[in-house]
Amino acid sequence: MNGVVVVPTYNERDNIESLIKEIILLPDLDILVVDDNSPDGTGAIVAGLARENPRIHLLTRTKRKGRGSAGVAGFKMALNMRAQWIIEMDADFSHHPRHIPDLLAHIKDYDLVLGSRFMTGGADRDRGIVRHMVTCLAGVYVRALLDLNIRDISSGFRCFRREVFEKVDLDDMISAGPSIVLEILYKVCLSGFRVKEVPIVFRDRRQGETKLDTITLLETLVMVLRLRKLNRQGLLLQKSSQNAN
Ligand SMILES: Nc1nc2c(ncn2[C@@H]2O[C@H](COP(=O)(O)OP(=O)(O)OP(=O)(O)O)[C@@H](O)[C@H]2O)c(=O)[nH]1
Ligand SMILES: [Mg+2]
Repeated sequence: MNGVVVVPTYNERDNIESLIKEIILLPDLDILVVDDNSPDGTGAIVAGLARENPRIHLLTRTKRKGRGSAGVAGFKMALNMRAQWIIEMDADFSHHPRHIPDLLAHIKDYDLVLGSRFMTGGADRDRGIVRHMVTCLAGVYVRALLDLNIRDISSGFRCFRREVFEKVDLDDMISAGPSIVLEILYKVCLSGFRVKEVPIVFRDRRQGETKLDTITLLETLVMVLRLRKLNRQGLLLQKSSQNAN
């Protein structure tokens, strides 16, 4: 095994089995599902598949703690599993496994490879115009405030080299919600790691219900201001660099 694919799940019963069956066809990758005790029994489905295939792993958390922290818990476990690279992706087929080889194709030359909707060959398909506009406007806001030269700043489909987490301390995250995705990207860029974007076609969730709400979106926008302020005060990467010294 060279890499681990981390998939956070909450009520993904209708998607998770077919997703795992597609990912498992790819060589040299293990799958780690981080499930927050989904009431719909997603965890039990994964546990059954894990019993049959040692490349499938389940991390169950007793209660719902959010997508961001599920990703972080998964990264930590993947590092313990000695993964050389770690992919994160959603369970709802918005992130299609066929793009995983595209991410892996560049990970030898870059520290972070991002699946990007907003470049030639990429797309943000069949989501409503309002949702699309929200994503685009949020992107403009974040890129401007954090001075990031990344086209798809909110992409949660990405592949990290393990070395990234020697500098970006997973125990030192300020965000608790979905803004962890942004915080990690910001810290990766500030630390001078090499980032590559590759095009992905993002589709609306195949099955199940959406969990996005306006409060979460507003919290994320406020978190961006906080991250910017901490960076200007020289406090954002402080703990991580102390650890490195
Ligand atoms: N472990 C865990 N996973 C979560 C939680 N919330 C969401 N997820 C998973 O994180 C991924 C992204 O969540 P989504 O609900 O698809 O969020 P979204 O893509 O912004 O919105 P929709 O696709 O419109 O629902 C999916 O695989 C979810 O099952 C959570 O609290 N805990
Ligand atoms: Mg989704």
